[in-house]
Amino acid sequence: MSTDNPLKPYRNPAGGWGSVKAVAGILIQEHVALHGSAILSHQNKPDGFACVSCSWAKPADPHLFEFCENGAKATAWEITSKHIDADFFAQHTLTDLESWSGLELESAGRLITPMRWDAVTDRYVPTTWQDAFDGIANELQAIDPNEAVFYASGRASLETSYLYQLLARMYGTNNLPDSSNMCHESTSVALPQTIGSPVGTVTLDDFEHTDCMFFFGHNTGTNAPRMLHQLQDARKRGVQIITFNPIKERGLVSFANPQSPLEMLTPAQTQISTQYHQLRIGGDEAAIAGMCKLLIEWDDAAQRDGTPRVLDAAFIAEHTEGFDRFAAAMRATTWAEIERRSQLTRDALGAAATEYARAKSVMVLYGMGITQHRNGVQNVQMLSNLLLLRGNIGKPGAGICPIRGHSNVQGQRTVGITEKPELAPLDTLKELYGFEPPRNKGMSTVEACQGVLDGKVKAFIGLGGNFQVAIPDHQVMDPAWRSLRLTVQIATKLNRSHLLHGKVAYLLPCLGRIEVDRQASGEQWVSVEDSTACVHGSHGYAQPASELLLSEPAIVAGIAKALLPDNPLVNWDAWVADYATIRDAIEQTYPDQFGDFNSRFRQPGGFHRPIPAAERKWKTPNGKANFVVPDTLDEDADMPSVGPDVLSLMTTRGDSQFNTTVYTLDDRFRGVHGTRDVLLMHRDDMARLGFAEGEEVHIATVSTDEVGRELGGMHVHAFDIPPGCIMGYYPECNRLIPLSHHAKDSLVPASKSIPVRLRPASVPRRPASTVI
Ligand SMILES: Nc1nc2c(c(=O)[nH]1)N[C@H]1C(S)=C(S)[C@@H](COP(=O)(O)OP(=O)(O)OC[C@H]3O[C@@H](n4cnc5c(=O)[nH]c(N)nc54)[C@H](O)[C@@H]3O)O[C@H]1N2
Ligand SMILES: Nc1nc2c(c(=O)[nH]1)N[C@H]1C(S)=C(S)[C@@H](COP(=O)(O)OP(=O)(O)OC[C@H]3O[C@@H](n4cnc5c(=O)[nH]c(N)nc54)[C@H](O)[C@@H]3O)O[C@H]1N2
Ligand SMILES: [Mo]
Repeated sequence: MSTDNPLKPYRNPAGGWGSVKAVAGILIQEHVALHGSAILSHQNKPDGFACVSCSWAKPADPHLFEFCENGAKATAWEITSKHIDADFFAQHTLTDLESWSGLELESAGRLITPMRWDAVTDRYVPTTWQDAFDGIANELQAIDPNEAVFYASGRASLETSYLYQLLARMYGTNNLPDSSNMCHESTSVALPQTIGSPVGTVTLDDFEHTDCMFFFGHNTGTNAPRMLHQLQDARKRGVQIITFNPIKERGLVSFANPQSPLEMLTPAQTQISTQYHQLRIGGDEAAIAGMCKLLIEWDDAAQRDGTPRVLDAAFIAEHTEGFDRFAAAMRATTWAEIERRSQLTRDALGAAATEYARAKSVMVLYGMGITQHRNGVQNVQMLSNLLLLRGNIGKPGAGICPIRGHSNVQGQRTVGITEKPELAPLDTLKELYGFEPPRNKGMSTVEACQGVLDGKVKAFIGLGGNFQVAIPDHQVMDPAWRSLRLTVQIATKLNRSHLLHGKVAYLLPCLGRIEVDRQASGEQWVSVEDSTACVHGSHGYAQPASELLLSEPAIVAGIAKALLPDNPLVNWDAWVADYATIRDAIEQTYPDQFGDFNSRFRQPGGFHRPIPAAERKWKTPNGKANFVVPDTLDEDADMPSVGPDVLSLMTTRGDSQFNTTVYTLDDRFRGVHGTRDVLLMHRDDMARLGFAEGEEVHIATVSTDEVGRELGGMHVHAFDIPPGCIMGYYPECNRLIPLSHHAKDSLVPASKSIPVRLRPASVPRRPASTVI
């Protein structure tokens, strides 16, 4: 690393000229400047394609350019004119490629030929599609279906996802983990218990009616930048935006609209957050408890004094259960505990609770800072408790809004990609397709990893994604993949997961969503569901990277035809010939959700799936919205009691990456340039622990097992983050997360609070027995 300080404070708003410069740069880097900018004009338009980056809602009346800097980067990355052909693998063995960084692997370009790993030469060699399908089928037929795992990453369309879950179930397994197991599964477990819906209740319309928004643990300017338009409009109406985040994220501080000529020419920018609370990592439950306690006590006083109630007593009486127990628990929680765990003062929480009480309609929005914790499920339930206190669910401008990750991750769950059999319409599938679906629980992401370690998993099929890198504990997991009998990766770009292969391995390149998808009946449309349960059509515009590519539905159908016995009720070829027939099948399977699917999905703005909780219909076992009492406010309850040198590490995305795909080493909004090997910590912690600015350190996980999880070559920098907290990048730090360190009920890896110690690079490691 150069001796220059890589941290240069970013003082500009999110968006603005910096965004325009970054878009132009990535188009040039991927050699697609001219046709790339033409293709971008179709992004997120009713007649165009749904962006492959985030899952934020797409409006019916889009802006001239309805994309953000990061969406443009994702497009350029996919339509790149760089390709990987058979020559590339002739030059590089997989062992050689293991020394390449993720950025170098993906930068090599699009995969264009189906490949099989050749054990003798340790290279991927070209194969035909039919040989690949037959080879995969042979391997799968030789094992028990419950020894195979069918992972999905969250980008594949509703059509592909429906076929994929059917393939797995007809073969005989519910082992259908997806990326939401590492992401919003805490939401999917928490909300059915509280409001009877696994997804959020907020739609785009609500942004126009809300008085107040609470943001928890989401880096909006980087990870859902198009939402800044809604936030900016809301701010112009005087809406309060109250943010809880250990870090001052640029997009939640201020924003200049790169699509507004006026704002680009003048220094105009909108202040986004009206209150910004930098709480301790894992301090959310305590902070929310503090606000709930105040609201309940203010309401107690109002009843005593005969002044207007603070809580919505009528809503609580008619719609909810568990209030008394919850109120008692909040009254009993002490301020000492709340302030210690959240590192926020009673006054600060009072200011937030005051705005909450003043507003007629409040929305809560949240991301990975809430879900990726040991208490991820309880965090979400506390958010729900806060909203229920004033009836802030099921009225205009109010509701809960989990900001989902991948562009169709919510939709994949909707059409049956789930390891939980109770969430899949097994009886309907049985009736429609005349087979006996498996009824046993399948494996989630963490369980699949454990299965690989234990030898219970023998085959892994990945529909997109970079599973082996996205998961925790690389040191433990990496060697285990070699013992698998079969690995199959369906992908657009080369990544490290493709190098960590089984004894038989296939790498199958597919069309991306931005490319024209021609089948027997002509050019195809697909569909995706966004974070607001709104379903949109998507049609590709770019010419395919190669004639050899198959679409994802065609690849799934190819494997299914080779693997499964003939079934007169299932015509895979007809589905591939015309995706409208897959949509008909989805409608038959979910008539309440997808009525008139084919005639509605291309309408501007898409169509909304009905969410009962948004209409105050509670699909919970008791038919009520439930207050849930947290069993503890202690995020780190599973950790050994540790000394003052232990810090809590969060692993997050930078501004120039999409998950494991790192476009450049810069994280502009946080002011980090040219490196990701940094750890950002409080100045006082650096002084207390004796580290100089920029010093090289080793970082090691504090855990109870014998695995020495550590990372060298990291540099510490002073940053505006609460004492005791430290930030590093995902996926570089994933090797530090123990597989067993996950949310209690949802099994989401707790990637936002890893107990760690640092030591100077020159000090040798302690023996394993003294790691604690
Ligand atoms: N450009 C781009 N867009 C993306 C992605 C991408 O990688 N790049 N990824 C997509 C995916 S799959 C997802 S899931 C989303 C992820 O979007 P985010 O949910 O924003 O995920 P992270 O980048 O991990 O950032 C988490 C945020 O939580 C904060 N945080 C950390 N710990 C805590 C805590 O204990 N409490 C609170 N209140 N805050 C905390 C961090 O400071 C950070 O601001 O974005 C999606 N969109
Ligand atoms: N430490 C830490 N770990 C985390 C997280 C964190 O915040 N911290 N976040 C977690 C979260 S929220 C998520 S969602 C996961 C993400 O985990 P994944 O979804 O598994 O990973 P991605 O990086 O999104 O996958 C990128 C790869 O997908 C392939 N791809 C891209 N487009 C397509 C396509 O259209 N079709 C197909 N078939 N393949 C395609 C490309 O080959 C690319 O290399 O990571 C999780 N891991
Ligand atoms: Mo995600």
